[in-house]
Amino acid sequence: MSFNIITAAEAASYVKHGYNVGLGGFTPAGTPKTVTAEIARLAEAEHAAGRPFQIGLFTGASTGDSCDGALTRAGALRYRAPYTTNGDFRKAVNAGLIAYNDIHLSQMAQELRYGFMGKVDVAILEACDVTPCGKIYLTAGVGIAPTVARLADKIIIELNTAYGTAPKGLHDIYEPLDQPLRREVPVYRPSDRIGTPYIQVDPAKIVGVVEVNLPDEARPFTDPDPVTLQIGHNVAQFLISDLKRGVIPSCFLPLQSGVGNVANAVLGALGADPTVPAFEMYTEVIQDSVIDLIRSGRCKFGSTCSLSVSNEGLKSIYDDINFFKDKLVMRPSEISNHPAVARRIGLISMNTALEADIYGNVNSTHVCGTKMMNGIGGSGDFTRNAYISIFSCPSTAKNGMISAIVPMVSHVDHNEHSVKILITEQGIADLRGKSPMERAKTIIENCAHPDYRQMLWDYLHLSAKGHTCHHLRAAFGMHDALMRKGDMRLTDWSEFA
Ligand code: 0RQ
Repeated sequence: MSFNIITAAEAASYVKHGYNVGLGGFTPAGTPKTVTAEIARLAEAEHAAGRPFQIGLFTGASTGDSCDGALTRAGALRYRAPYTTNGDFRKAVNAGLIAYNDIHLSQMAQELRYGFMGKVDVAILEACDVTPCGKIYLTAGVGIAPTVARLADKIIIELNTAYGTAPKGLHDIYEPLDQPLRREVPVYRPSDRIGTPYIQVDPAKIVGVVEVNLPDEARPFTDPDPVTLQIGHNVAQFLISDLKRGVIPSCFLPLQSGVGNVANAVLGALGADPTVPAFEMYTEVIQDSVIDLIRSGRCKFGSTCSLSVSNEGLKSIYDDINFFKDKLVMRPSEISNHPAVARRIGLISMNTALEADIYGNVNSTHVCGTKMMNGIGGSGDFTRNAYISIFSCPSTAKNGMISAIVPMVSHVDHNEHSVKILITEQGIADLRGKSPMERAKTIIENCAHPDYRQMLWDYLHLSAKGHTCHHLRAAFGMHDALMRKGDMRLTDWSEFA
């Protein structure tokens, strides 16, 4: 079978008002780049003609501006799940214009299969090759591609020739059976391959192929600042200390790390320390720092859902594909983030908090409990099941007006039962084996900024005694001061006495 070569606009015309569209790709590597922008144009034209046009969007994680940005600005999104980092989308969600379902990334594919979010009408996948018998070879990210390809009535392929067929062979596509037939996911080491290097679909479902030649819409990195570097140093020191005292086995354990500068700083510091053995990653995103560590032999293997690297970084991998092909694997988010695999292999997870409370509950998503920042991403998939789960953040935000350590988090993503280590540039709070009041002491003393330490102690003195001490009216007193007076340092506990 040969496929119809169509334009992006022709592909968009397969998407109707009320449809649900599923995309391949992940953060935003390997995400389709042209058809979604045409769907946005179609929505604008329909709105101008006085007709409604909105879709539901299912993704692996964040996409590029040609997807979330363009669709949001066109008013074309009714519903979206899961994680995204787009600024326009964030504003629309916080204005109540789009229904956003911020679920754990590992659950996205199975919740689609279970039918929790409705039908998948059209799947759009970026591929580097597609065969007449329906084998689809993906590019730099997988996400939920296998599932939306199987569930959708129609499939549109964006055949991206930017890097030729170099990505072929890097993927390991595996979809678990649903209950009651589900078995264990047989990944016992990060390098285990359990599936096929392609997605197999019924070729009759492929309604067209759009030819593109575009790089990924990689987010630019900011240079690390001294705070970020200090956090990275603290995380690395903590891990080295646990390795030296035998709490972490001498072979070391696989690492998961979120996106951003802290992750890059931690990996850089671990890679530079000769006492840390060469390690493996079992993670959802691989960034440029990991590629450098693989080149130098400090990272032995990277299992990921996407190559979320700079465009130069991606080109350098594909230029050297014979070196990298037995050192990298890209998996669906359901497998890269699988909680049972994380528990089995003894993952060390490293994710990011907006704020944490004195007992170790973490808020990664909501500013002052109401405004969505990005979403939980994969952090919950790993945190609950990790051998050691670490959260880090700067001790203050917005020039010191906000303390990241508060009496009670204004929204809970990760609770005190799962968060084991909290790290800021001030230091390390090891929460393992501690009672709530022991945790409060170590978090205030080791992680809070000096400007806020006494304030947090004063809160505790004001609080009712209990297993976990709180003053329920004052628990959000610091958030209240921020909202009313613009600065948490203006908190006045006497208002609650
Ligand atoms: O604001 O952008 O206006 O300067 O939040 O904060 O310190 O630059 O850090 O870019 O890593 O983002 C948690 C949002 C941190 C992110 C979060 C303000 C701060 C700044 C960004 P500006 P930083 P980052 C990986 C796994 C999801 C959970 C996770 C994230 C902006 O890392 O989305 O790890 N994590 N998932 O000023 C108000 C506070 C604040 C605050 C910081 N307490 N109140 N504003 N800021 N703390 C993702 C995947 O799974 C794919």
